[in-house]
Amino acid sequence: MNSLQQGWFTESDTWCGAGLSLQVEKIIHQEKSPYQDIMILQTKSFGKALILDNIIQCTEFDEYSYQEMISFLPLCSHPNPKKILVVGGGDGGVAREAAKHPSVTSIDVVEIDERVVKLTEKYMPFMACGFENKKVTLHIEDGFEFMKKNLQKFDVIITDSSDPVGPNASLFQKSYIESMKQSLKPGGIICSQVGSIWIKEDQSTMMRLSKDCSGVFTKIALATISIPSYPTGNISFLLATNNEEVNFRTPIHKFTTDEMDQHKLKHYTPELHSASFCIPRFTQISMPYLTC
Ligand code: SPM
Repeated sequence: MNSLQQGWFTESDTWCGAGLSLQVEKIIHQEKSPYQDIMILQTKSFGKALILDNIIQCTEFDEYSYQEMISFLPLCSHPNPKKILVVGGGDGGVAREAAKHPSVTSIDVVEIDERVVKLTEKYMPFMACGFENKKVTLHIEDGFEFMKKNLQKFDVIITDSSDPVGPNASLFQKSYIESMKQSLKPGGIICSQVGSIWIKEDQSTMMRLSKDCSGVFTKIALATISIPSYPTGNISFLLATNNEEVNFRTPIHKFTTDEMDQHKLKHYTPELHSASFCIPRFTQISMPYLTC
């Protein structure tokens, strides 16, 4: 199916038999990079939207919900996160959020596709501003290769990837989990986006990855959030650690209201942190390897 038809963009590849559509006012930019098709759209009700290989990555309207939650769920669960690795994250949004955590001193963002960075810098500076923070260093290279060179270095590794298709598929494999474990400091935390609890293919990915994590980590949890611009309005995160101090449901760092105001947080709160780990019963049953 042509994703752009009669003034609407439709994402139909990620949700079998259904699709999410956004009304388009203008195609701001379209190109084929060495890695993927990149499109930036001006939409009628979601503002600017970044689309990679026909999959919606972020929209101006709701990107903060994903970027805040994928950042602060692991960061606020860790007793003292200093060194952070973001694999993917070429739009800058996760770096923007992670830099707000008071104990974080450095954030390495490893993005394979430089064109994503360049285009978001040009057209979506509200996210790419993340790269301007002094804590952030951008590396244009493969995440696997970067981790091989950086062993036992990070307190938190966030995988801010697209879906498990094409080159991204390697970020949803057991070998990738093992590689993250090698690059974590003892007691470190990983957090990866794993799709929607309502999509069958994503459920299979979550089940497989939670099982794979169980061979490597002692604590494994699934958090789920609502976000209108991803299919089914849901996206979930798999978190894991060997740190006995960590209880994912109870944030160790609790942002005060003043801090949340100062950092202009719009979605994350300590209460929502805990609530995100309360998942529907069908997900608990289908994922016996979750420990909390
Ligand atoms: N920094 C934002 C990047 C977003 N990365 C996640 C995109 C996921 C989009 N697909 C969700 C569909 C679930 N199968």
